[in-house]
Formats: sequence, structure tokens, C-alpha cells
Amino acid sequence: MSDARDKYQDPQYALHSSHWGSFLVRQEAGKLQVKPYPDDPNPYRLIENFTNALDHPVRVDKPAVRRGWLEHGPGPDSRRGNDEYVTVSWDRALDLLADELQRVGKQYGPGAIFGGSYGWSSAGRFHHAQSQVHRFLNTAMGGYVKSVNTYSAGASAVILPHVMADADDLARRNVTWDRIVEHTDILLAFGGIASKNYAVASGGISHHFERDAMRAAADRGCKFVLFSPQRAELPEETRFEWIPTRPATDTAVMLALAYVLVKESLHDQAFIDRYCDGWDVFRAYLLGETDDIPKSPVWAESITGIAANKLYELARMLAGKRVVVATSHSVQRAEHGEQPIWMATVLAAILGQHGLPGGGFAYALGSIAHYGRQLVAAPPGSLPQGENGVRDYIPVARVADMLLHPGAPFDYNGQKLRYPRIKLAYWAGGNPFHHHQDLKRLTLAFQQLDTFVVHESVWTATARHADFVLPATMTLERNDVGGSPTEPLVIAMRAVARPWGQARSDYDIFCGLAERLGALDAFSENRDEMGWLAEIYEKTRTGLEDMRLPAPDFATFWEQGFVRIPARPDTGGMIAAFRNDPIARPLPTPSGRIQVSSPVVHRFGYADCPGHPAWLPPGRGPDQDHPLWLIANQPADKLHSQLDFGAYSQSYKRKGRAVCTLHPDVAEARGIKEGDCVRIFSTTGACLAIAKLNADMLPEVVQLPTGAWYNPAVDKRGELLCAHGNPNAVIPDIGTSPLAQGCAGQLAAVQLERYDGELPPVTCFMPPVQRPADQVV
Ligand code: PGD
Repeated sequence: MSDARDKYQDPQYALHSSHWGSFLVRQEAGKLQVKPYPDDPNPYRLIENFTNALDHPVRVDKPAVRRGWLEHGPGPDSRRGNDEYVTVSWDRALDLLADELQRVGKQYGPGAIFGGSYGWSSAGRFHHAQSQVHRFLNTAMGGYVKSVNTYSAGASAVILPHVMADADDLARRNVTWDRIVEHTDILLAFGGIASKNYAVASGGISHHFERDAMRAAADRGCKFVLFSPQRAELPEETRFEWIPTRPATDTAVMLALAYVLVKESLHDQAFIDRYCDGWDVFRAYLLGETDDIPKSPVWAESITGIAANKLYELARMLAGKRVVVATSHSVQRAEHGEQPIWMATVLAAILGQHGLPGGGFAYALGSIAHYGRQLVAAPPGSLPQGENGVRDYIPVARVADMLLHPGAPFDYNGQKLRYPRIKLAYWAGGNPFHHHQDLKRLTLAFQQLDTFVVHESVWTATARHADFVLPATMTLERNDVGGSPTEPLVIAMRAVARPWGQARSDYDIFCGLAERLGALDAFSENRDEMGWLAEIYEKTRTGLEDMRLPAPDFATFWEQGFVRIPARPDTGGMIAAFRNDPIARPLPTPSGRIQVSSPVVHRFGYADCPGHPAWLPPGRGPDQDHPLWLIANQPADKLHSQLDFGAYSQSYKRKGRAVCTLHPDVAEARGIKEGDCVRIFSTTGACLAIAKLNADMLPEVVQLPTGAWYNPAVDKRGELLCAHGNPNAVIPDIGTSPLAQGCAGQLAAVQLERYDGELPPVTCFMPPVQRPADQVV
């Protein structure tokens, strides 16, 4: 350890961690300087977003209460999102909020509090804001209505356990990069493996090695095939073949490949017989025996835009090869998102690849950097969340439906549930005005609440819709422990700056509230920040000790700055074990095998998710008025909406706005030139963005990444649009299907036009009007 300590313990710099990379950081003459962690083979420039973050004018510096709430008390209010704020002392803010929590708790019970608080927050294990909210609501309020699943993997998290295994098991404990480098002949990447995505891992990442792994695999002879509407989804070093594919048609592509393999007897019937259940039902559908539509390449050509000959060629190329079928998170973040995921498991089964080294189904490989990596032997612990006394929940992306339709029934995973009646929502560490769709509708939804509480470091659109805005410290202003199940370093994330203004950590804010509610002991267990960090680190220390490895105590770890933990052996996980012995190690499905069709899903009776994977045309696809697909994928210049005001993110903007990419033919047909402002609109809403032309994409798509802070503005013709380029202003708020009710925010049918004349200003990086209480008249 000592050589490493000497190397990184430059007294000038502290080692810190973020979801997008470990980095070294110091303050000099009031300026923050960052440099990559020296052992990172491929550091990500996103760390530069920190350089101007700490003292940016958009920081929340004092507790603030929405003026309408202060004057009229709790209740639905259409001013939410368009009101002034009154700054108050911490004592006043916490007294008011504790009274309101008590009122809601006494009058309605904890089942009237929504504490889902979805969001990625920051990398440290202790100051993980969502865990802090949950622990507080459990210990001080008796619980809360929670949300299940994620915006990342809403559809796959529900379909995969029915048909194969837990989505996390299939992503984290299955096909690894090491095995791909060594064994894979062909890697089919549906939706791509983009560097902006594998640069990120929740909880931290110190070694970005995916690009090198892909290069090594390609150098050995592995062929990479990209199915995507855009070319920029795989590193060039892989020398990949790009098969331009219409959005939302991956299932049809896979069906056509499966059709050729089965028709030409190139499939692995022995694997299917031994390891799969429900083959006959699916086979009949595939060959057109049930609906008179053989799912042949000729059938698929008009759907996918891929020539039938090419599909025949690709299918024949797969036979007898070691193949990975990889699907990104993004292909399932769309209407019917369950289908491409289920079909990918079936395609890998038809090829007989599941459980072979460097073969099978790799869920979300490279969609974040956790996947395809080996698990480490002793990751740090996390903040215990306590017992939730409330049983009600919603699928995470149904939040606006819940607030707009209290008590209404809804379908989810074979059940009929009812939306709870929520009076108070509590959010910390997330930005629903980034992650949710149809932002006008979301505004209406939050206006139904009695009270909306947000802890934030910066004035995001979510903060601007809240009644209580409590200033939270940023990661660099507090101590924490960084680590994750796939991260070889556990990092002592030392504070390098004093809290901005009056900001407090989420933990300190909750201690203040818990004290007022008589629950301080239960919430804090009489530990301060360092006490909790020692507790969280203890899991790593005992893990190392159990392996008879050097296991420094907390004080030594803190002084050293990090400890290194070994990876667990790569055994291939449960799928390899299942392949070796399907009787002794069955899958956790009803048959214990891969469900090529599922009687359980069939019995649910959902037209949008039948009992076998199927091609289902999008219900809300392009039409005459909205002929283009908008692809709203993850941004390259920031993580989600985090630090959108940061120097690196700002350097990507044009005219201070987000950049959308379109094909030159689409631009020419509309009189749009590179650098013009365009209005992107749908039946849901509109936003502005600046055009960038790119011929390496299908002419029928326009791409606008997520993450530009929502900047509602009324334009010259009186339309409310996002002046900054947040695609969620344009994308409808629909679930993937009644099965998963997942986020379908990746795609929407839109039209595009040049936007001439004066542009509405971008104001989202300036704080809202705030007045001290004694100046409010
Ligand atoms: P972030 O921008 O990471 O987005 O949605 P998510 O809500 O996670 O928001 C985190 C917020 O937490 C930031 O505002 C940050 O300032 C704040 N924060 C950070 N640290 C702290 C802290 O310690 N305390 C407090 N109180 N606050 C903190 C991401 C979600 O968006 C995800 S995961 C996905 S995959 C989805 N992707 C798409 C998509 O592909 N397409 C569309 N259209 N929409 C999507 N939305 C989803």
C-alpha cells in the first residue's frame, strides 16, 4: 500500500470520487483544480465540470420557502413553479417543516408522504441522498410511499425475472469483458456501447477500461456489429460494422435473425430442449403459424430498414460462432421496451450461447461501467434505511399519474393497484424535471400537493417547483466513503471546501428535523458523520480480514486515502452454473429454465406484452404531422442533468443551448443550416435547440440528449416551450407497457422547423427571486 500512498498522497491534492471518475482535487487561490486519478487508463473529462461548481451563482445558499406557501399555508397551488422565494433562518425553516410533517402524519398517516426520491445523487455511500430520505422517513415518520425499479431499466427489471433471472444478475454476474476479450467471435450490440455511458458507474469508477477491452477483443478477431439509428455508438477502434436500424425495431431484427437460423436448421435445438421452456409457442409465432406472418427478413426489411439480404447474411454468419447478444438500457426505455430484452434472451438461446465463456446474453453491457466487470470481494456498506411501515408503492415512472389521479387503479406486473393519495413529497438527490417526461404535465402534478420539499445544492427546475428548498452541500464539501460492488478502490472522500453559504449535508438537515420530531436518536444512532463513515467502512475492513488480507482500521484508511480490494473470481455466474447443471442450479423462473414463452405473462392478458416476445408496432410512432423519431439519449458532457452549469458542459452548448443532431437531408428539406436554432415539437410540447448536421445517422431521426436544465419560457407566438433544449418537454409520459410501466422516454415522434427571430433567453442558471423574510410586503 505504501508505494501507492506515496504516489497519490500529494499533500496538495486530495483523492475524491464521482460517478464519472476518481480524481485528484485541490483549491488554490480560491480556485478548484482537478486532475484525473493517475492510474485511470482512460479518464473522462467530465471531472472538469467541478472546476466552477462550488461558487456558481446558481448554488442554493440559504433555506428558502415559497412565498405562496408561507402566506397561504399548505395546499394545491398553481403558483408552484412560478413563484418567489422567501429566505429564512435554518431554525425557522426546520420548525415550519417539522410542523408540516407532523400535520400530514397526524391527519393522513405516512401513506400520504411520497418519499421515492428517485435520483443518482452523488457518489459517496453515506451522503447518498435517497438513502438519507428513506432512513429519515422510516425512523421519524413511520414510513413513506416508495417507488420501485429505475428510470434506467424499468422494463427489463420486470420482464427478465419472468423469463430468465434478475436483471442485475444478468448484467453484473454474467458475461464479463475479460471473457469477451478472450473468447467472443461476434458481439451484436443492439443500441450500442457508447463511451459516454460506460464512462459512468454509480458509486464511483477509478479505471475506465472498456475501450481497451473492446480494442483487445477486436484485435484478436472479434467482430462487432452495431444495430442503431446512429453510428456514434461504438468506439472506432472496434472496426465495427454499422447496420443502420430504425428506432424501436430491434425486436423485428432479432426475430428475422431467429427466423433464418430456425428455417435453415442453424439453431441449437439441443440447447433449446435442455434449457428452455415454451419453445413450441414461440416457434409457431416465429414461423407465422399463428398469425400467417412469417417473421422473415423480407417481412423485417420494411419495418427495420435493413435489407433482407443483409439479415440473411448476418444470421448465417452467427451459426457456430461464440456470440454475445448485448442490448443497451436505451432499447428498453421505449414503448414495448420489454420485447427487445426478452427477444435477446431468446436469440442467444437459439444460438445455444447462454453460459458459455464469452457467449450469451449481456444485458446492458457498457450502458454503465458496472456491467461486464467482476464483482469486488469487500465493497463498503451503505446507510441502513430502517423499516418502512407503508406498503403502497408505484413503479417509479408513474409519479405524475399518481399525483394527478389519486385513488385511480392501474396495472403493474399482473396486478391491479391503486395510486395512493399523496399530500407531501420529499425529494433529495434527484431531479424529476430532468428525469421525467411531459414536463408541463409534471408541473401540474406537483401543483396538486399540499407541500413539496426539496434538498438541493443548486436551483434546478425541481427546486424551483418546491415549497421548501433546503441548501445541501456538494460532495466536495463533506467527508464520505466511496465505493461500489465493482470498484477496486474504496476511497476516503475528504472534504476540500467549506460548505457554500449556509448549506448543510442532507444528514445534518435530517438530524435537525428528527430532533424536532423527537426521533433524533432513532435517526442518528448518536453518530456523527465520521462515526457513520467508520461504520460504513467496517464492511470493507472485515471483508479484507476474512480473506486474510491487510485490513487497515478506519483511521489508517482515512489517513491513506484509499484501500484496494481484490476482485472475486470470474465463475461465469448463475447462467454458467445453470448450463453446467440445469437440475441442481435451475433459473429462478417458473420452469427453472429460460422461458422462451411464458404462461404467466400470457395469463396477465396484456395486449402490449403477450406471452412470448413479439414485434409490436409503436402506438405513438411517427405520422404525417410528426414524421421524425426524436432520440433523447444520455448526454456526453455531463451525467444526466448534474453540473449542467459546469465548465465542460457549458463548452458543449451553442448559443447557450443544447445541441441537436440531424441528417443533412432533414435539414435541407426544412431550410435548416448548421448552427441554426430549431424548434422540436410533438403533440406533448416543444423545445428549442441548436442544429448540428451529421450524415452518420438515419435521415428519419433527430437526436437531442437529455440533461439541459428545464427552462420554460413563453415564446414569440405565446407557446410555452423549453428555451434551453430539454427533450423531456417534448416526450409523452407513457409507460413501456402495463407489465413494467417503465420509463419510455428514449423516443418520441416529432417535427422540426427552423426557429427565426429573437430567441427566448436561457435563465435557468440564475437563481429565482428570493427575498429575506423582513423584506416581504
Ligand atoms: P440527476 O441529474 O443525476 O438525474 O435522473 P436523476 O434525477 O438521477 O439528478 C441528481 C440531482 O441530485 C442533481 O440535481 C444534483 O444536483 C442533486 N444532488 C447531487 N448530490 C446531492 C446531494 O448529496 N444531496 C442532494 N440533496 N442533492 C444532490 C436520471 C434518470 O433520467 C436516469 S437514471 C435515466 S437512465 C433516464 N434517462 C432518460 C433518457 O434516456 N431519456 C429521457 N428522455 N429521459 C430520461 N430520464 C432518466
